[in-house]
Amino acid sequence: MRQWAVLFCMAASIVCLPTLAVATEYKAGSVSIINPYSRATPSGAMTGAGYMNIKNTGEEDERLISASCGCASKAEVHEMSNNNNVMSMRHMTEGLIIPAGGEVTLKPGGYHIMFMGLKKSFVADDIVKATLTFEKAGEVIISLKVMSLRGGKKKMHDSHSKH
Ligand SMILES: [Cu+2]
Repeated sequence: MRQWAVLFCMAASIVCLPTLAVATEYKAGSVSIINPYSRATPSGAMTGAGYMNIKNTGEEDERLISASCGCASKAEVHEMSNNNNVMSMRHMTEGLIIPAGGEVTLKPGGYHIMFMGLKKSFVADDIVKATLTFEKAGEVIISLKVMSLRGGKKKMHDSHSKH
């Protein structure tokens, strides 16, 4: 009876797995990079952006110093902010601090990895490989999943591509 139950569970999980959102996680030193993604770019766009969650389980602050990507001629760590309804972006030349025991979310409208001089546009379901360099953990290679560009986000992306 038990064996049948186990078999049933296995069969069920095979059926169910593709419908679950499986978290992708990359670990190096005390940092974890969770669910890195990007968004499809309109054809001809010269820039794209990378988003993710970065956790630091260590007892010392970590710092994301830089990024690089074969997909673009340059990648930078940026902060987007809204000053009196004007969106502006800043290259964080000093890097992005991931506080000890804390986490930082890179998301549309906030921190992001900026890919400049795209060699080809990002298409939904593409996988974009990039390298992040941390002060202590060193280099981490991640794969960003390209999500489709949908409705409400388009406006912000357009302003982003003027950067
Ligand atoms: Cu940017």
